[in-house]
Amino acid sequence: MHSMTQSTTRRHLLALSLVGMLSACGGSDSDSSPAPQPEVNLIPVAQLDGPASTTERADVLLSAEASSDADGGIVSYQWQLNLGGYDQGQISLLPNGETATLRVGELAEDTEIEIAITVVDDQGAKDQHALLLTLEELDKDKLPQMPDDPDQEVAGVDADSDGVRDDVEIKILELYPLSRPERELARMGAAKYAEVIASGTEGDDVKQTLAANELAKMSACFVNEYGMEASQKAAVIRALMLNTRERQQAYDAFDRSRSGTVGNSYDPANLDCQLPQE
Ligand SMILES: [Ca+2]
Ligand SMILES: [Ca+2]
Ligand SMILES: [Ca+2]
Repeated sequence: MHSMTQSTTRRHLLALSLVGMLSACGGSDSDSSPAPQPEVNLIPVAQLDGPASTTERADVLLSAEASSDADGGIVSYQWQLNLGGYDQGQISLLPNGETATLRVGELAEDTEIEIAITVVDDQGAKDQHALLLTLEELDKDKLPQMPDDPDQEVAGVDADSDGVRDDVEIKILELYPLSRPERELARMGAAKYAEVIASGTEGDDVKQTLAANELAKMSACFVNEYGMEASQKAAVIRALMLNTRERQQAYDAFDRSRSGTVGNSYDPANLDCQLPQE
């Protein structure tokens, strides 16, 4: 009984497979035209053109217009920006179809980034091309050398003669590495304090009056930039400038000479509040 069932099952399987073979053969015999070939889509070629390097505070145009698809067309351009480890947040990519603008703001240091374009053709096939860009920091190279002994003289060292003590210039860049307006305002403030210290050292009343006016201009500029935080921000610059006892004493002498006098007030709209780093 048992063996009979097995042999019946085998016969059924044999019959089924024969039917399958016959129907496969019959299918091709009955159709005289060649079987339709699956269409082969050529993969598109991504091409990204742009410079190998740029600097901070610059816009750069990148183009994927040379990308192509031999048997169709490109229907989509996908842009990607890879900042690597750099997280200062002042680098952005503004895609606009086949082109994109790389916007580099302030940098604290040189860095390398990658931009990639992915093109998609009308059949959905993709290709990618990446470009490495070196972004160059500019401000450190503009700084003067750190003086060997910046505190030896009350006036300090201003080797590049821009009115700002060289050691203070270096500290201002450290304080505001990502804000040029704040650096230029801080540099202007440091230059005004240098005038104040000089007038206090010399005890010259005319110079002290002029220096007091410069300090009032500085205050107006700081209020314009920082509002309620102005005096706190100005105090940072004052501390950098009055960093020795002799400098503090010169400032105190100036301050005493001003007691009882009424300072001028200024409209920041009429003032030059920035002292650029040349
Ligand atoms: Ca294609
Ligand atoms: Ca910089
Ligand atoms: Ca200087």
